This record gives sequence, C-alpha cells and structure tokens, in this order.
Amino acid sequence: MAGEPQDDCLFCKIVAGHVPATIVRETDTTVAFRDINPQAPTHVLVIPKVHYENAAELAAGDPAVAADILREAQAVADEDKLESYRIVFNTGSGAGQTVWHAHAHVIGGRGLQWPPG
Ligand code: IU
Repeated sequence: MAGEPQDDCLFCKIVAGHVPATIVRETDTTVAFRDINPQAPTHVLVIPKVHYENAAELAAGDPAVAADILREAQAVADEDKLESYRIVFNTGSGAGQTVWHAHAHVIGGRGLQWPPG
C-alpha cells in the first residue's frame, strides 16, 4: 500500500536503520543522507520516511511531507553553506531514476550547467 514500508526497498531499509548511510539530518517525516556516489561536493538525498515510488506520488498522497522535503533541502544547503544549489527529482527510468522510493537530490558546491545532460 502507498506510504507503507516496502521490504525490498533500499531507502525504506535506510529509514529503518537496517542499511547504513551517512545521515546528515533527520526529522519526524524525512531523512537526509550523503549519496554513496556523489556527483558534486554536496550531494545529499532527502527522502520521506513513508514509501512512495516517486515525488509526484508523494505529492499526491502526502503533500505535507512533500513540502517537508523541500524545507529539508534548504536546510541541507544552509548547513553546507551553499549559495546556489539544485534540487532534482529523477522520475522514471528514462530520467535516470534507479531507486523507486521518492527522493530529492540536493547538489551543489561546484558550478552546475543548465540545461543538464
Ligand atoms: P536516482 O535518481 O534514483 O538515480 O538516485 C538514486 C541515488 O541513490 C543515486 O545517486 C545513488 O548513488 C544513490 N544510492 C545511495 O546513495 N546509496 C545506495 O546504497 C544506493 C544508491 I543502491
């Protein structure tokens, strides 16, 4: 069921503490941890504790938590003293999504090109 933890979901396991991650922030509704394969000096994933497949499903099913993700992204940027940063929600395999638990990439600390590749 949407929102319920999934046994086979890596990010649900990180939320539960069953898989290690370098956690930088945690709230009642979100966890933020450093990406294992960073693409920039700051590359943090902000995820909801509830399981939704992607950001759009999260926004539809639990809009307050979707807003929490954006607030936490700003908090990560503040902690890493980023003046500019990018929030990315890869949605669908064609856009590069590989983990099917909603997550925001917070990327910064270097120059970022626009449009992205
Ligand atoms: P994507 O948008 O679904 O491609 O992002 C998934 C991210 O999760 C990707 O950047 C991976 O490097 C990252 N990640 C991680 O941080 N820890 C893990 O154990 C695994 C993936 I698997």
